[in-house]
Amino acid sequence: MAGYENRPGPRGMVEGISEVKIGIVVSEWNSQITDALFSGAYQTLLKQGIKKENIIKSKVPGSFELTMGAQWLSEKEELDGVITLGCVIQGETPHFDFICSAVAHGITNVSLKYNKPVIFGVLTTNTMQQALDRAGGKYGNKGEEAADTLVKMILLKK
Ligand code: DLZ
Repeated sequence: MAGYENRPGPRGMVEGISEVKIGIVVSEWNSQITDALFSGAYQTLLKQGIKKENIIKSKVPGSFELTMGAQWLSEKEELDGVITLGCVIQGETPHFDFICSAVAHGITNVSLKYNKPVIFGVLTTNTMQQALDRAGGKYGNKGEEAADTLVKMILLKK
């Protein structure tokens, strides 16, 4: 897929990363997709040298609740940053725009409030197939990209 290999972010083991602590909040709605996003994010963090015991996972019912979940994780002083993972499908979600906009604004506010990166790993697609394509399918796995982005932001801050 064009561009996927060129996405920004670290590759392989990142120096000085072993003490970094990360929270991942995962929406249970469309769990087939969000489980795959989590797996991509988690494996990417391990590859970069983050220790298993330094990754906290927390689940929320739907994408709308990702903001609250991100806040609960961000307020933990020991965490350096948070990834939010969700999947909202327009064709199946009458209030699609409200949910997407609420999460985008919500996690931006959380990020600024706690001065920590909070990454938007939420798929907002028209169809389930488009979501599958981005959760380990032909367009890669957006969970991996979210993990790369978080590590890059944490290193920028340091
Ligand atoms: C209610 C709902 C619908 C219809 N669709 C989705 C979706 O596609 N993706 C998602 O993550 N969540 C969905 N939800 C649940 C909302 O995010 C939220 O959990 C409820 O509105 C309760 O606040």
